[in-house]
Amino acid sequence: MTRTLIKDTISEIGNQVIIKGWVNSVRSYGKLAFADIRDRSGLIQVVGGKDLGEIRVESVVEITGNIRAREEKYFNPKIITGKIEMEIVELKVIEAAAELPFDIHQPDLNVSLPVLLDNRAVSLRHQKVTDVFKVQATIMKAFRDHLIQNDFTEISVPTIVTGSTEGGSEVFPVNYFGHKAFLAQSPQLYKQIMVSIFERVFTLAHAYRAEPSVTTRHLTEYLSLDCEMGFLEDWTDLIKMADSTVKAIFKAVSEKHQDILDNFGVTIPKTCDDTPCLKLKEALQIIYERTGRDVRNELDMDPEGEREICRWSMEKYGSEIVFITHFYTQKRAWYSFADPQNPEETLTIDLIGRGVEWISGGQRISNYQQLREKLKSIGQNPDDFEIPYGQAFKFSMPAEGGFAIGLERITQNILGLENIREASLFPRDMERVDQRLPKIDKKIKK
Ligand code: AMO
Repeated sequence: MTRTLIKDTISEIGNQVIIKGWVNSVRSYGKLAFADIRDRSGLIQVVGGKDLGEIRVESVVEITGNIRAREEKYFNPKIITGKIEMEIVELKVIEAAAELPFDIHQPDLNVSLPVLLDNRAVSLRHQKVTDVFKVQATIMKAFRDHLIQNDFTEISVPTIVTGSTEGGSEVFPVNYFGHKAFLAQSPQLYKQIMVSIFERVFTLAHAYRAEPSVTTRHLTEYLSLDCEMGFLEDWTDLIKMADSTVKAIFKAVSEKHQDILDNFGVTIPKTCDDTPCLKLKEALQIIYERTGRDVRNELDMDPEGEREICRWSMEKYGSEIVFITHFYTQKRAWYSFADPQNPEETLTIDLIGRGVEWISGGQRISNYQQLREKLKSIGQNPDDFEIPYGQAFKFSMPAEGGFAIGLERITQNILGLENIREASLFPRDMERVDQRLPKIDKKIKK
């Protein structure tokens, strides 16, 4: 007899089947015991004797048994097999689990985040934790599907690089056989190069930021959902593409995971047909008018400003997402394209969702000479960027641009998670690479 997936046992009433999975919970009443068995498709209640009652939760088992209908008063609407159960004929413990660090199947998982992360391989088995990554898988798929539908080609790019793509000092150095290299801050330069090959490309790339701070929205390694497109008719093509991509993600998550959204007590972010779009300057003015906080001369929007502008967008347009455009040239990454109408501003966008930045993007400098001049103006040697980046422009690049979505950020905000670490399978931050890092005494380090 071959294995039957738990979800398929529903149609096996009266038959004998074999299931394989983990013991999710055990309830022992002396000679009689019940257990819930879990496989990738769901849970089923099994009924057995004393030996079942003695099995440790999370052990891997193989059970042969008869499927029977439950009496109506014992129906369990919370599981897909709630109208049936399995009477055990033969129980094999394939691997017995060790004692668990905490009760991992308590419904609310009332355990602190550091402890959950200290025991990540185990806490990931809790349904509510698993559900975060089911939603995340759907976000990645929706991103892929939407861009493939729009004629983008998927690419994979290196993460060992020789320069800082996003500027700043937030790069992790790598000792590359005695040479200096870095972990890429983003796939930016490679996705731009690939526009000269495929016109439209996307990638799901690991990105590394040596953020010297601990916040609830920054990781040192995250997944960047990036795309880049050539032959822009107008730079606002990017806004349209970012808008449709985010809405496609919302649609996929709400179609597939309404049960999870309900369980997390959240709704999919509200949107309207024409997502509000403000220049940074206009947004800062609105924040000033609404709060009296004079941010009008600021060069960027602070987290409080992002929250306020989302409140404005929700009140005025019923949209929990809002685009901010025209960031200042002096604050934006060097490859950003300056607005020909006003070179102090760039043709760039951020998408703020539920009060947090989810997306950054914009049109890029696509002229080879201008690119070299720009690099010189920020104190870089353009020759250092020539291979392969400069070459792509030397041999002609159309008007192009793109954007990137932070996967963990968007997952966190769709599900209303307090901390971005909950939206990363194995989060890395200043204090943790799987295990908590020992505190470094800076004096000793010198
Ligand atoms: P930026 O640096 O704004 O832009 O990053 C793009 C998006 O990535 C996410 N993100 C992060 N998520 C978790 N932890 C971090 N430390 C972190 N840093 C960024 C955010 C952010 O909006 N190359 C440009 C994109 C482009 O122009 O195409 C870039 O990397 O969601």
